[in-house]
Amino acid sequence: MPSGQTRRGRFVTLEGGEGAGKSTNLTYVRERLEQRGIRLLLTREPGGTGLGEKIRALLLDPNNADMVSDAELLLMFAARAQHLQEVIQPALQTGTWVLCDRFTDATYAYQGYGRGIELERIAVLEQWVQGERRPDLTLLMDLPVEMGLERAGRRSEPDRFERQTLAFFERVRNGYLNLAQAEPQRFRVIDASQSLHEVSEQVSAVIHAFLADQQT
Ligand code: T5A
Repeated sequence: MPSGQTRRGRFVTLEGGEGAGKSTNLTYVRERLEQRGIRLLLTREPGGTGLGEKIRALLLDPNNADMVSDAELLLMFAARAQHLQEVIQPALQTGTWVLCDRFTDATYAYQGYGRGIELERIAVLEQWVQGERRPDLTLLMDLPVEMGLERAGRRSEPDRFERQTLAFFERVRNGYLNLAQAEPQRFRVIDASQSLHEVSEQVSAVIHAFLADQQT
């Protein structure tokens, strides 16, 4: 790299169904990266900006049970457009790594596989809002649907998504696994059904290998 040129940051996302342990392991990934002296920004979708958090509140509010699938999809991408331009792109351009709790794979899994919106339509919005921007690494926390819902349910009242049927969440899970299979170079599938300690060991191994790849 020529001297004086900042190396762009890496874009790392965590994905998975409800209660898969993304938020829990985000902290763990953060520690692994910061130990290596990497400057890091933690964020989430939907959300991550003032406007995005307002859109998130609309999306999760159980009182908005009549929201149609296309409105849900477009709100996800409205929040994402703001997030990318205001937070993600500026950080990556100055060499800061971005660690994001969910991104567009969640749209394919929930609005695509879950709601039944054609994947090609989502791809059009992805290209429009993101251009060529894609995550460099995606950790997919995978576990049986009932286990995830049970974990999420222990924590708080169900939001608008958590009130969906088991069949919906099965489609989401299968959708995520299809996405991972289609892009094995980007995805790492973590068995999130194991104990927290075992899951953190898997996460640690993935981050270690990714960092080693970045140096070659
Ligand atoms: N959405 C999002 C879309 O539909 N389309 C999109 O494009 C996007 C971006 C909000 C919702 O938006 C939808 C999907 C979501 O429904 P969210 O807030 O990220 O997104 O959604 P949640 O999955 O609801 O996030 P959660 O915070 O509920 O789940 P996490 O983060 O996966 O789980 P976490 O870490 O909070 O863990 C849940 C509980 O399990 C325990 C934790 O301590 C916690 O109590 N736990 C474990 N217990 C035992 N063993 C383990 N290995 C454990 N790991 C965690």
